[in-house]
Amino acid sequence: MTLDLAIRGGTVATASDTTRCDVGIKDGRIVQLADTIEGAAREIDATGMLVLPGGIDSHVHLDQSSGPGIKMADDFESGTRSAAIGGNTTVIPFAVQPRGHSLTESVANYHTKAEGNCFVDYGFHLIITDPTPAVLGQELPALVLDGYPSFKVFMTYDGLALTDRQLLEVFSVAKEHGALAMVHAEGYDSIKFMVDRLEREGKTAPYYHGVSRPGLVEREATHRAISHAELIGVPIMIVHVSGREAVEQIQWARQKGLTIYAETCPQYLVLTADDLKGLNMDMSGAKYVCSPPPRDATNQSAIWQALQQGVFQTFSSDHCPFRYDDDAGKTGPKARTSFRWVPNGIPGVAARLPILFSEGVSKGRISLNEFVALSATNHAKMYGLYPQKGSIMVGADADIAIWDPKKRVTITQDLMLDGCDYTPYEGIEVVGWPITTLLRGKVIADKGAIVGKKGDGAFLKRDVTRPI
Ligand code: DUC
Ligand code: ZN
Ligand code: ZN
Repeated sequence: MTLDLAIRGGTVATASDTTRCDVGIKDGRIVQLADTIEGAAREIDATGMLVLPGGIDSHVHLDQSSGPGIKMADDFESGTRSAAIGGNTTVIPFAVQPRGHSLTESVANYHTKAEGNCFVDYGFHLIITDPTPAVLGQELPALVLDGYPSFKVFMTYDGLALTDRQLLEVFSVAKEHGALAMVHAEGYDSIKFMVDRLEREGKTAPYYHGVSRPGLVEREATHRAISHAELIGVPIMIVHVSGREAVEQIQWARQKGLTIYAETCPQYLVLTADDLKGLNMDMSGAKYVCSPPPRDATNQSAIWQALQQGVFQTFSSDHCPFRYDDDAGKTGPKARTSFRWVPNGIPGVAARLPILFSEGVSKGRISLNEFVALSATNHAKMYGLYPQKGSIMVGADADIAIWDPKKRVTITQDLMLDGCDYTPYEGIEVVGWPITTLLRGKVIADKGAIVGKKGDGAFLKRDVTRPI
């Protein structure tokens, strides 16, 4: 058998092991791991490099409808281009059900947006906003079986938030059909109360976005979601956990023997509430407005500690980009009147892995194998893509990122290749950078340039099994 490609001389790491070996690839799959592989049609010299599974980002928002007059900065083309340059080979964005619409029709709509436009492979989580009897009884069960075994639900936001009764209903469907509910845990009423009060006091700058949703608002909702999951007897995933209060709830639940999964994101490691002050409380603080908001240094330490203790299964970007200097983005006419109207979300699909590698592995906070688990393997396991994706092993897709662990880079917007006009991580210096990204054996990004083409990325039907 002549191999199509051999990656030679590198150090291969999985979620459990680190080995010096060559990787042999044929027909888009890994077919051989050996000390020395010779005679392949093509070779990539990875001497001195790390050969890691391509990143899987299981929490990104692309081309998602975001309310009147607001436009997301990335469509599937620019968002997946940015993913590829950041060492990722799979993303799982969301297909949102607008209220009053069918879930199936919403999924079809997102397929139309994505098809033929992606640089990396992709699946879809559903977002359920309107759990009608038809959704709960027919559409959701059918979609779970058809390759969409995960969905997000919100406990806040007009137009998105579900009532407690509705949460219990969708958790029941998740239990019956083996789906995983991802929960945005922040309390609707507490936030509404705080926003109204801050506005009455004239506190309308972007900074007050963070003040309006303190850690206890996240803690309360996290506890409530966990209690609902306990009542139904179903595992759930608490997404974008931002600080100590929510972490404590997750640890409490685990001590009770409940299966509660959790995700965190780069903004909770390297940004703080002070970033939302911008320059003297001006609009530039809007560049950091996301929910839950970045908190303080003590909370950052709590998130690091939780990462080290295994509280989090996944580390995702929550890439949700809105342009800054744009009427349809962070500084539109309404957004300038109050933080209430600033679209929530920040970009990060390209910066996620370098930040975790540098702050985690290079600084000795987590091992290389923990990095692989948090950035790829666990995403594949949680969301039904394993063993096709998420590891370097014989039989898996040859989705690989070749990293230079010593390369020093200052993160700047021009390196992100996304559709946004800023990065909240501008100026952060990292050690360790993805040099080459391969999707099913094809080089799609190399030395800062995209060499793949849109359409290289394929839709992934996912499975309900969750071996974690
Ligand atoms: N929740 C997300 O998951 N992403 C961006 C905004 C939000 O509230
Ligand atoms: Zn959310
Ligand atoms: Zn999100």
